[in-house]
Amino acid sequence: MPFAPPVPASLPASVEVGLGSGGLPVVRVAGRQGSAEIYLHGAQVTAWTPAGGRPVLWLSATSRFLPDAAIRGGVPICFPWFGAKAGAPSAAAHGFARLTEWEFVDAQEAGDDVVLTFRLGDTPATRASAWPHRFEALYTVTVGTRLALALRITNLEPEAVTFEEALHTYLRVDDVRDVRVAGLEGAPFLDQLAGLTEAPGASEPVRFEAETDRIYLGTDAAATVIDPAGHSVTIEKRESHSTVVWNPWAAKARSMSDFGDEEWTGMVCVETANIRGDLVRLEPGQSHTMTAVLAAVA
Ligand code: TA6
Repeated sequence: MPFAPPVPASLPASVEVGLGSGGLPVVRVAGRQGSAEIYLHGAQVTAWTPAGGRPVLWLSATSRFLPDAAIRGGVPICFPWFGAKAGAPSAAAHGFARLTEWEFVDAQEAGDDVVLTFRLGDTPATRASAWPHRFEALYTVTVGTRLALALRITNLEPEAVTFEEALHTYLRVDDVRDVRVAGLEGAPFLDQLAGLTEAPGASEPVRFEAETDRIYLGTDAAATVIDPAGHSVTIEKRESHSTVVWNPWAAKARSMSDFGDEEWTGMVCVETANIRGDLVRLEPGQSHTMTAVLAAVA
């Protein structure tokens, strides 16, 4: 008998739970204004299509769907650290949230939107990790003409904690070599390909001519992925002060076993984050909510 994860007592007609790739539990949404797929593994949105529109998120055709591996594509949640964990070389990149099964706690229809809530609390495994704190994470996914993602973290410890977070959004583009990312003009960035040295802000939107891996700090600006082939998307954000822009290009794509060799041309990551100097500090009992809102633009 395949494992049936606990689901909310009542589900609206637009929501169903089933088994997806790799037999992993998946929530499928067929709302009036948009459709989506969310795996309980990492509460990872792997597909979103606004009604009458095109699929907006990119998912690798070679992604793994395993209980102990990250799904390559969609919107992985990086928490409670981003990238490598300082002082813990064996800790999983980008934290444990994307490698853990979340609870599906609620689903509601709100007008033309469908609002889903997922929960992750500390477990024996997380308490044995490089970030052993007691916490609650609530993730609200609103599916409609826009995709709204809200990650709320509550500190359940008697002392303050700090953490990093990112909604590591993979966007589908026609050809990344023709794409520009606007909204980050003038913002300095840390170049992950140059030992995190700081580079001055540019006056032009970001263009892609090689592997690109940049951390923009201290920016609250919305970003727009401008794709001349018609896949343009805006990403507005709240309570997020960092933005990460990534494309692996050819060599890095070939080096990743869950990423197709030629797939790098069809995706770009624009990530809503609080990392490094923008990390979040929570006092006991305090909560913080970071939000990203994606909208396809014609
Ligand atoms: O967000 C950019 C980045 O940190 C890159 O450095 C690259 O490693 C990417 O994330 C993917 O990381 P992953 O652990 O999913 O292979």
